[in-house]
Amino acid sequence: MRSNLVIVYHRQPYEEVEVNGKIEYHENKSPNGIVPTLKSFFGRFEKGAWIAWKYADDPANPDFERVVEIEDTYGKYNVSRLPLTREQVSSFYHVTSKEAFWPILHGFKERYNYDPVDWSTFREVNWAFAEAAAAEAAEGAVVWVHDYNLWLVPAYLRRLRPDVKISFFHHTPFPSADIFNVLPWRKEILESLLACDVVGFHIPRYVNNFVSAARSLLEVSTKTREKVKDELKAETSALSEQSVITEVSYQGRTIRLQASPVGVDVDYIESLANSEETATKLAEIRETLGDRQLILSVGRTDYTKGGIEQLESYERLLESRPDLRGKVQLMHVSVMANANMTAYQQIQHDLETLAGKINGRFGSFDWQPLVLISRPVPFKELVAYYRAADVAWITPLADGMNLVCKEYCAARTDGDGVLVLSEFAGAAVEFASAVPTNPFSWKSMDSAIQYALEMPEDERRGRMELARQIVRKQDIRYWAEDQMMALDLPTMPDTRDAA
Ligand code: GDG
Repeated sequence: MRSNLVIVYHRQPYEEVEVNGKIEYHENKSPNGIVPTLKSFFGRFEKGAWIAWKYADDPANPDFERVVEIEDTYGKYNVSRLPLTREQVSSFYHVTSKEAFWPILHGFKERYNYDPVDWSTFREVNWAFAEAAAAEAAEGAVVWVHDYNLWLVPAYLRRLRPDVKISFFHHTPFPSADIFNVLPWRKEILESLLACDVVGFHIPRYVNNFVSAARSLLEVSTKTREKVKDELKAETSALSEQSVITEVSYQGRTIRLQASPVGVDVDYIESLANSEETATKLAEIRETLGDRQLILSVGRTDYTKGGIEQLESYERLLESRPDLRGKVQLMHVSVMANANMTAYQQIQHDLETLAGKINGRFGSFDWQPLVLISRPVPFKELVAYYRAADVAWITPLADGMNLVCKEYCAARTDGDGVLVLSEFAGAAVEFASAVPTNPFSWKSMDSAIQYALEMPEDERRGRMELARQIVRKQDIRYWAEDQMMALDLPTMPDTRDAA
């Protein structure tokens, strides 16, 4: 039986584990993150399929089955795995997507690396994804494609299967035409996106930027411009927009544009935050901290995440405020996702050097000013740290959304804690009550963290209450329903308050 919903996401939705010489498919351990959210959509369709890649030359498993049926808490669904060679993965993912697209999407023209890109491999891999999706999709199915590494899938799929509905969601920012047009393949990418029925982004700014790029190169017309909802235009954010374009027409087709911020699973995070296990861990953390204030920062090791700028600001804080020495501690969790890439190795090296310098300069036998953690922390433990942190210091230079700040607020069932949030995280348009900071300005970075550390309890609680209302309202279900509405599919009533 073919599927009514086909999700095209480059990573596999499970872990492969070898048991007694046989491969078993285990559900990913961490229930947070985007993969379980996407899988939860399968429950709304008669039959679902997921398209991902897998190393073809994996010596442990040379002749794997292309399509396997998985059964987990989300029901039964097919996973179709594309056999890619190491060279194809390196070219399509590590080079073209991460060295050429990623810096451009985040506005870092100077980091853009064009020379090693092999465009024919990128096309070939995207074609293979499109073919696999076409093979799995039932007549009129919804095919939902995720992120820039699959930018050409919609055009190929439209050719193969004119009958399907194609939706594409961007998890990153989308830059203005001035930056996007650095990409020599700009027209091909835009034409592919315009082969969709729906193109989704986190926030209105990215939608408008997409339209500006399309207008600069193609004969498009826009039909509707709507006022942006109040909950998506916090005055304090550099990313706010007053209006947003909701439809664009190209070559006789109309494409729906969607601004829909991904949220987090608040119920799940709250249940962890309120668990016995968290209470025990929290007590341990507090005991170790004594009367020190804990500042927490969590993210992937990436130049877009502003880790260096944050550590530099922390050093200035300790230099200019001797009274804070011994009274604060920064826990900086920065986990490497692409450890084999030079750009990320460099950032990791710079973070370690700076952390060593700060600890060497200010530390003492009974006080370590900064704890740098480069290994992944189990999510349950992370939640205990969210609960313990007086301040969450989130300072990306550019970030599509940023889920960490939402997880922090969701975990604060005690109603306390301060969120300091970069104006350049997509989430900033939702959080008017966060302390805004501009990571490009020393003055702004330094004053925001001091303000947060000194904030009186009343103000902390007032701001957190507003932030928690937003996180709860615009949670992961809200995003899921938005996706369904954009495709004119039936939504599910929100029964949480009625329960
Ligand atoms: C992309 C966009 C957009 C981090 N360290 C640990 C850990 N994490 C988890 C966090 C959070 C996730 O990783 C990070 O999510 P972000 O949204 O902050 O960032 P990206 O990975 O860059 O995600 C981003 C997102 O897509 C969704 O559309 O918001 O802008 O760049 O969930 O909790 N989790 C655990 N241990 C860690 O040490 N368990």
